[in-house]
Amino acid sequence: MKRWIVATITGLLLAVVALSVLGCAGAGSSSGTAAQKVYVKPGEHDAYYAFLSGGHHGNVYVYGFPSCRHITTIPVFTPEPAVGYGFDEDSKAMLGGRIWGDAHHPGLSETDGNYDGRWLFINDMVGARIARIDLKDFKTRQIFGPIPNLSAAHACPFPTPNTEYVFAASRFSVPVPNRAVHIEDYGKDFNGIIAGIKVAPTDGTMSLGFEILTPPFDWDLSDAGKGPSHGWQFFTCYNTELAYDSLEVKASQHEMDFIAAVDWRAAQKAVDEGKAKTINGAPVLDPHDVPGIVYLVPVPKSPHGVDVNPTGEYICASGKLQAEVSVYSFAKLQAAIQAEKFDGERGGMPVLKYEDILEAKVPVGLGPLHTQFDNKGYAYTSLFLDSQIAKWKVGPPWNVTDKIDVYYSIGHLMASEGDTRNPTGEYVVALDKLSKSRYLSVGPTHPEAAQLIDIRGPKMELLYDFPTYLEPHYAQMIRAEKLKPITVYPLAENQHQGAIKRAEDARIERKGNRVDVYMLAVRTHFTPDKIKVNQGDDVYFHVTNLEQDDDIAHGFGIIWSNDNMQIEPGETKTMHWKAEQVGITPFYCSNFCSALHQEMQGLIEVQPHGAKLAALQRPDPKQVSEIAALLEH
Ligand code: RUQ
Ligand code: CUA
Repeated sequence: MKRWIVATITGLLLAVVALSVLGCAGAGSSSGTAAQKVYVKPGEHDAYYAFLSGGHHGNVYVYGFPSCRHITTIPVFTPEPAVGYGFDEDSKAMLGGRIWGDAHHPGLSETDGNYDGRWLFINDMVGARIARIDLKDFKTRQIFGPIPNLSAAHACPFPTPNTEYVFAASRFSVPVPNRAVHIEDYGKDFNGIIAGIKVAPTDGTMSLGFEILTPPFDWDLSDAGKGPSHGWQFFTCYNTELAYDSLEVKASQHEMDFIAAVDWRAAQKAVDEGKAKTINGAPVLDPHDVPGIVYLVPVPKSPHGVDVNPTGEYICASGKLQAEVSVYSFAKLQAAIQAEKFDGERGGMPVLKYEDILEAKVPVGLGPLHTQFDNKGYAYTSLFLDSQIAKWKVGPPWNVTDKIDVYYSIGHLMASEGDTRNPTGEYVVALDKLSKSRYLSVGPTHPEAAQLIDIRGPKMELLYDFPTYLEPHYAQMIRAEKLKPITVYPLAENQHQGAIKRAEDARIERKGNRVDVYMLAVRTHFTPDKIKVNQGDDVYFHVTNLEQDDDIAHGFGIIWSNDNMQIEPGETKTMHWKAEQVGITPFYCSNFCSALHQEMQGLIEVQPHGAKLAALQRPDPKQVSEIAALLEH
């Protein structure tokens, strides 16, 4: 009894002390315990947005840091019924019938080499596509591709410092153009492709700039030059052995694979001067015929990441089967190209000499994959085999100054604004491939794991460990104040073809088998809410949400169907529904919107084929005037 009282009092005292300490350490402050550093008070916001790729889930996860809270998921390459992505006509057309993507590398748009908060690009590796997400509303607005001639786009998209280009290089190789060949003729008949995709500075629209034909290497990762190296893009590859089977053995034979250094201005100029041949509609440059656009830099042992440091002077790459990072000097690279100090060529691309351009070799540890940077001249390299991150000095003495364990088998890592000219040097997040027993078990498929690490001091400090859904490959983190998302779509700016903005315009039009329903949604009514059609009709619901209040989205779901969508305030969406069954089909608002959300519903009456229906039906005038009166307030 006594012991129980003492324990309770001690507990209470501890809680009071903890609360008062928490009270003075602000969110994400650099002092205090790990718990305090990740604690963001209820109602307060995180300092960073982070975008984690969803891998073969095909989507993008949005997290807040330092709290490590999952805020939302942006559907990109995979339909998402909850919001109707891939169900309304516009997003369905954008997906082009595909219902799967493998999203690997988010790339934030940049201005002067800094994230500008306008767009997020992300690749679909398997479909050779690139999506652009508008960060005003966190919606996928363009899916570019499939990019012709490209057999999967892994080294993709990695935007340039003013978002002039995003890139895509083929992970696999196939014949270009694809045709009947034998697998055994891989070295002779197959090709890789490096593609430069132009991005319109005004609205981010992507279009094909150029393609470069390469030997059938497997292109892996990429990064853009910046500062002195602006204008160049770097790509790693493996399988310079040209193996077409048992790659794990046969593609690990060479001491050296390559980084391709592409002068993208020269490549674009060559296309503009008519030096490309057209293959499947794409302008393709063959380095045999067009010299000066691409050079090869030897890299030991099947490299993965290639990363340019914030000043743009150094290019870092590490062989997966090596324990070192090779650091190359961009100045030396240029000097060697000027002096034409080449060591033969592959596929018409001159090969530079490793020793001529190497600046340093940093012994980081086993299985180095990818490097990020801070604002104090340090680099952070993920070590897959060691399950560690190594921190090292970019510059003499090029030494490792710290290491930290991560859990487990880290792939990439993301530093706060780590791909820019000005990383903020606050956090690194480990993106691990295996979580083993870190979280409550959910059966044989474990979640992925991630750790938030504070890099503000000389020693890295593990702050938090959190699971993620399948499967972040890469991620980027941006200061939250750079994003200013809208809260509603201004009705006045709604230009959607199916939009109506007054109750008087609500109507049902029929032409042959096609029925267009122009419908309003406002708390808590659909107008019209009685729809009469014939069996076999193709019914297009154009639903405009007239709300201009934050967070008041309406849903529109039709029972017994696959058809559901969500319409945000001020937005119009069109959804097709086929009237298959004679009888009555209810529809309803599928997104909770108000106290009378449950009443937000209506009925579709389907008459046998050929029943007589007016070409124009309008809702009950009484209902129209009620809604009109409501809208006036
Ligand atoms: S990636 S770790 Cu390195 Cu595209 Cu998967
Ligand atoms: Cu509208 Cu629920």
